Amino acid sequence: MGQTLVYKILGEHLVEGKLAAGEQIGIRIDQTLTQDATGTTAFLLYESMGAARVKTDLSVSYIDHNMAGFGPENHNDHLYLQTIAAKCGVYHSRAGNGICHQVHLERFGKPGATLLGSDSHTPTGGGIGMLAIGAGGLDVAVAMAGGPFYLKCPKVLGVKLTGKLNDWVAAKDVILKLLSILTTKGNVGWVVEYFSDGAEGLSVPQRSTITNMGAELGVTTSIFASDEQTRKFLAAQKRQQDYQPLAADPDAEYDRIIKIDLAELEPMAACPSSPDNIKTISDVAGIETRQVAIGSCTNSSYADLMMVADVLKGRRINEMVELAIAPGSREVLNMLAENGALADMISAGARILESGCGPCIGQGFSPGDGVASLRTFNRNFAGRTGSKNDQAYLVSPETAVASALTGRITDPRDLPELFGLRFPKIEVPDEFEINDDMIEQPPGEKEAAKVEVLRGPTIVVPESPKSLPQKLKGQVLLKCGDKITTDHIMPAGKFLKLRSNVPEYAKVVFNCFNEEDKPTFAERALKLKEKAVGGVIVAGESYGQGSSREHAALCPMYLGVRAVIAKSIERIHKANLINFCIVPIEFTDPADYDKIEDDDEFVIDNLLEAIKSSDEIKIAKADSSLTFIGKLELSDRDREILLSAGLLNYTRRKVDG
Ligand code: MIC
Ligand code: SF4
Repeated sequence: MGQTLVYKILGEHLVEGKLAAGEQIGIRIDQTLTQDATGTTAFLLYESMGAARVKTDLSVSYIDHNMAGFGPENHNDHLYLQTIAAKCGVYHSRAGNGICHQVHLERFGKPGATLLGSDSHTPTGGGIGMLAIGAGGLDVAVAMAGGPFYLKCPKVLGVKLTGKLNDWVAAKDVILKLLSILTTKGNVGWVVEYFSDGAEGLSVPQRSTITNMGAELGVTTSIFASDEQTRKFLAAQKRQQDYQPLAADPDAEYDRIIKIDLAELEPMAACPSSPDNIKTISDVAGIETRQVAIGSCTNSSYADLMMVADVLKGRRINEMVELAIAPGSREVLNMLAENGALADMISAGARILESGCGPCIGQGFSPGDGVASLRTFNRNFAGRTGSKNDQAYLVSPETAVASALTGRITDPRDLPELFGLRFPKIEVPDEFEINDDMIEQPPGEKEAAKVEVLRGPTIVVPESPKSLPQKLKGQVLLKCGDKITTDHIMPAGKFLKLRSNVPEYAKVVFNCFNEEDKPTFAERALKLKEKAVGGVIVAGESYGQGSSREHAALCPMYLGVRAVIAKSIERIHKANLINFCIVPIEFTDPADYDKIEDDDEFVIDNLLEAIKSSDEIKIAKADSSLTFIGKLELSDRDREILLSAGLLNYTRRKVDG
């Protein structure tokens, strides 16, 4: 039987375990990426592991999330990251150079290589045929120190793309279609591999839009073959030497196949407030919109923005709409500036934002009350825009620009009739204008030794987890429902700047559930911690969806949370919980979820014994009114990490022998 591309790359990088779905495997990591919102913690933890120069082929640290600079925090982070990168042999992409995934694709991504990034959209690199996986910062720190990355060997979902997209239908619509089929839950442990003639016809930026938003499916990663399109893209980036052709064997067998005929797709939207709340644009057309944002790591490539500029050229946006455009990288922004496209956007009334994450992570451009906001981004979780009760729709750049012109959600296929427009077919240019001045190459080892690492006072080394007790006395701090995202657990927006200061950031854990005049989650948790009672979070399906932010484990750990009991837990978040010594437990019988209430007290006898050797754990209410069995789905390594009080201690112990 032939091999899938995923298994070929995994096989090449396998250092531990057996290459069979469901087995625990360790793989060698060639490249890492970190960004500033997760990077400071990653580097602080890296430093406390005692590691010096990174052992990967290439590690890059990006500044793209925290750039607004209200107060000293952001700049302190930038200076720390710039100097620690130089010290450790890491490339540093400076603020203004662009979004990590876009820049990495342009300047560093390599077909066939493995990339581990402390950001859930790292799979953007799958568009160039690399195995690119998102993880918590501590896992990335371990990879920078030369350690393998451990994962469950995935099942492979083959997505057979046939035919060609019609005019005005975009790559975004392909992934929205897949989200409508697979939803955001139940896909843990899978990788998506796209193939067939439809896939071959898509350019690298189109492919990357699709693999980027695979993160919303909750799959480990997504990948396309490396072929003529890849060669063309790399050649245009003057990196032809990084190209190698790669594909699945013709007789490769997939664990499941989904077929999508590109010619049958139509423009779609993810409606408020989940990326899988999919409707066709014809279903939502006519809804009034007063805010449109184009950008993010999903849709801010040169081709996307040239199409937008072409549509805007010589026109004015609707007088009730504010349109923001954030080019994904300085390379793209420069090219738009030089060829006049930027002037077309500005003349049409667009507000040009700097190259970075910006509104995608709630850094400004929040919508007004009751405003339907159209965004070309990848996430529309409630409140992520920075406004309570927001109404965010995720759409393609084509739909976004059409709607910016009309002030209503508009099917871009109506543009020819409405404005006499022809579809602007934008190709990937033969040559990008390369300028790597804002990417700092690390100095050699001798020079690096002399670098002074700048640590502003807002950068606080995170506390280490305490060992788990044999008998855990716990209390439910919060019972929440299905699809709780890491944005619910650890809000970004105006709190994002607190990422380097866990005691401060921890104050807003589960802020969205805090009620006025009542003690906050953090206050209640700290009270329990003082009494040596472990905090417990109870949740429904798909707990911890969304981002890779390990603060969603690190901050609850700081507040004394010791266990999460959920119907199911998402991959990256589960790993983060284990890394910070919070026990992830899944309900054996989901009906037990209904028997638990806020403030219930629990006792778990023999916690350590269970972690050591059992797949089950007995949990009893302190008043003996309920006893139930939870599942412990843990690898041997997970068990050791929990018993060592977290990954950092585990790694230190391993190093000390
Ligand atoms: C996001 O899109 O939610 C983020 C911000 O990029 C996160 C990382 C973070 O929280 O810093 C992600 O996707 O992992
Ligand atoms: Fe940045 Fe948004 Fe992409 Fe996250 S999803 S990396 S916040 S642009």
